[in-house]
Amino acid sequence: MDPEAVRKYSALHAKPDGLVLQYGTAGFRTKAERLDHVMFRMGLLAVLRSKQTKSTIGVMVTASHNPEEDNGVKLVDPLGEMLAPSWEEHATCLANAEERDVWRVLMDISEKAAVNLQQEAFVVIGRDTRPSSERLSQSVIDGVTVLGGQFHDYGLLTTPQLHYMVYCRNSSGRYGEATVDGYYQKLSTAFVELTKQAFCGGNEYRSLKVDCANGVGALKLREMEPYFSQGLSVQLFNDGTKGKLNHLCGADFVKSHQRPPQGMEMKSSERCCSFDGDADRIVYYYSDTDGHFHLIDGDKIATLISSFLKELLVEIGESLNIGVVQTAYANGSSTRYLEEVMKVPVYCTKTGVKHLHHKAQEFDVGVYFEANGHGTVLFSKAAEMKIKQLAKELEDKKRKAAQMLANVIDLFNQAAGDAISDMLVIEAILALKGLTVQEWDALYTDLPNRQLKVKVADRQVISTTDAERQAVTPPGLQEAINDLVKKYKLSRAFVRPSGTEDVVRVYAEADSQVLGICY
Ligand code: G16
Repeated sequence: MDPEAVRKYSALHAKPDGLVLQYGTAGFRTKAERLDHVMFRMGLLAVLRSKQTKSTIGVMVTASHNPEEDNGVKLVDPLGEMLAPSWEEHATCLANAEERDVWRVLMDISEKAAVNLQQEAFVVIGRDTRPSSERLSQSVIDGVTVLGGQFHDYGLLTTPQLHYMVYCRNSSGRYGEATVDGYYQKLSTAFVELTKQAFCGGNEYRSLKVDCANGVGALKLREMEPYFSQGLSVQLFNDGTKGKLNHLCGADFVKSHQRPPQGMEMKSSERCCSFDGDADRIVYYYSDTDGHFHLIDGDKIATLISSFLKELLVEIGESLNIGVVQTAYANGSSTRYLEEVMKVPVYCTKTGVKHLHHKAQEFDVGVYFEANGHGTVLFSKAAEMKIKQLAKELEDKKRKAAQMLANVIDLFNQAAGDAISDMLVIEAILALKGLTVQEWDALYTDLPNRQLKVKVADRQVISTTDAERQAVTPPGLQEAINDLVKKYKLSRAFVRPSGTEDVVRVYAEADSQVLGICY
């Protein structure tokens, strides 16, 4: 490690004067032209984190659901998880350091985090399809190499694929092979095995329309389709050949506007889904015979998956505990259904998969989904071993149930929420249970709800508590919300500053959309 070289290269990736950024809900995100220095410095930081953990660390260049002009970067920890909170602070500190202080801040972090600077470092890098991503990932590589780290650049990947690669590399291949082909093989084998018992009733479950948000998901799904095509055929829309990334399409657009993406040809009752720009979120939808649009969001995905898993766990007779984790955005009807009908415990965390993932790790089977379609299922090591053992030992129906669970474990991306993996799980469950998209939708009725983005001068004046359901500042805000909410039945509302966009998010739900009904 040569301080002079770091100073020299850092000056080539200079920080714009006065710019202050924060490691937010999913890393740094802002306009792409403001990020060159952040990318270089995150390359440096990834080397330190790799040395400290003696593991491969991931760096993903993406701004996921944000507009095409934005970009972002996040670090991926050894088990494929989001960066540890204490290192988020180091990341913010390093990103905001003045040019002359970069080396000193690196040394401070090394001291605070007890980094052995003699240790080798290895970093893997992935990027989405934004025009700025290739150049910015080169800045990450500059940062890695100037600190003497080794690296592998995977090039274009979905975000969950990069999480998968990191997990594979740090589990010496036990989680899977750390290649794109390894990812396709692992998930497709589990999907084809899982669905062998289904599809006896015709072709109804064999095709699905997928809006790929004009993002990297289109490239990867097209590459992967031959691996699972005996079980499912996908028809891709918004595949990036013309439209703009996330513009009038993709999971975020469909969820927040509650309408179909542009460019999708929907026939009545057809199953359709949307990924977001880096394919870590998915929502489903259909239009009924009257042409009405029906959204099936992350809450209903969690419900479908939890009920399937619970049935299988009951069948094999093992008392493994199952828990569902949501955020404040979860529709009240979904929480009530899970708790009162399905009798599963439900927990609420702050927004951000890092919080949900952490909570879900407390269970044998932890199901977590944000309403926006970001989620997965985590199986504890003990539960996974038990289930895979039972799949060999049990007999008849119990054995079949244990085998299904074993395949489900392999089909879920347990490093991160993954649109492709979730899509295959959902398609398998619908086929195995013989459920139509309408029957799935009819599990419960969502309370009418709206989510808005509001631009304000400084979104940080709003602070929250109680898993973001109550505003603490500015004074009077929560009281004003309470006064409005108490006028309506089954009503709930909250505001919070976004951690990915320069906006405040406002959410409200009630039993009716009609204004003026007072209780
Ligand atoms: C990211 C996070 C999600 C979060 C979303 C919106 O999603 O990974 O957990 O729900 O941002 O966060 P906020 O409301 O703070 O802007 P993605 O898909 O953009 O990576």
